[in-house]
Amino acid sequence: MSIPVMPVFVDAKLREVQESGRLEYRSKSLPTWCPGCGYFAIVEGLTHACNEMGIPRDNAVVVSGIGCSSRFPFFVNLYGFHTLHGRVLPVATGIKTANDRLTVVGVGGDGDGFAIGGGHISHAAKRNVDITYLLFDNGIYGLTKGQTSPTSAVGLKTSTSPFENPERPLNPLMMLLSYGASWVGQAYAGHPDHLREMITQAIAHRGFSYLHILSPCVTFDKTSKTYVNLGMQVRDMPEDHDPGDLMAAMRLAQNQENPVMGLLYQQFRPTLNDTFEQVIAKAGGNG
Ligand SMILES: Cc1ncc(C[n+]2csc(CCOP(=O)(O)OP(=O)(O)O)c2C)c(N)n1
Ligand code: SF4
Repeated sequence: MSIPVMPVFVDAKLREVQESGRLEYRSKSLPTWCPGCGYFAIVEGLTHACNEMGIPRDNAVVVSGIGCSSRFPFFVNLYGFHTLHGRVLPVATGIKTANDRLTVVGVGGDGDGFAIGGGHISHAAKRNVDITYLLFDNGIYGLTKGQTSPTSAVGLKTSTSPFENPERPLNPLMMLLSYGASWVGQAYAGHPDHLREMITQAIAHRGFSYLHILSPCVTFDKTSKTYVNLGMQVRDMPEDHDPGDLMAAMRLAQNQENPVMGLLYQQFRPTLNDTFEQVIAKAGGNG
């Protein structure tokens, strides 16, 4: 005997998703993440952004490294590149350099981005490669079963810090702002509507856009970056913040206790591909 599961709600929700056209961007493979993982909201956010912006499916590429987060390309119906651990940005840069018409989105975890891949971020940011980098920060290595990461909080107990993590976490927003990223924003998987909006804005920016997404790992972190804690900690962007003011953005970024949500900084300057055009012109060539 089958048990009816809130049929009215399910039908309405399904109809809404079908009518929105978002299904076109979802792959037939359902995410393999743990129930409750923040990453579900990010898939939803990217598919919503692609639909809203009318990005043709065969004109977009998602590049990932290694980690739970990096399984992302399997769950969206866009071109995908599941590369080596930490190598999202060099691969994404290569793709964008070869074909400027593509929308290129890099995705990965805090371990992938700031541990093994940490050396690449500064270069992608300073070059202003016209790609979007969605960094999923759960403050832990999820795929390898819960070791400390570069963004783990002081005091977090993990398999590699059984007597509590003594190290201060990195401050990714401060890093990106000082590296010269031309768009820096922050969102939270527990606020999916705002997250969708931020992903859309990040992709719309011409230049290197970095979106830091706070996202709970419900399996390996029961005490630190949980929905309960983050829900109490995150705060709205002050209404009078000017995203053109780098110093003001840095002041906001310094507060890691109460992460601010929204666009911290935006600057318009030539992208890497624009500078190639300039070099080609100076060399007297036509490409
Ligand atoms: C060269 C290399 N070193 C180490 C690993 C083991 N490894 C796989 S995923 C991972 C870290 C995952 O953490 P994170 O990037 O934060 O992603 P999450 O799983 O939390 O989404 C590590 C260390 C690997 N696969 N390759
Ligand atoms: S282990 Fe953590 S990060 Fe990985 S899928 Fe499960 S909840 Fe998400």
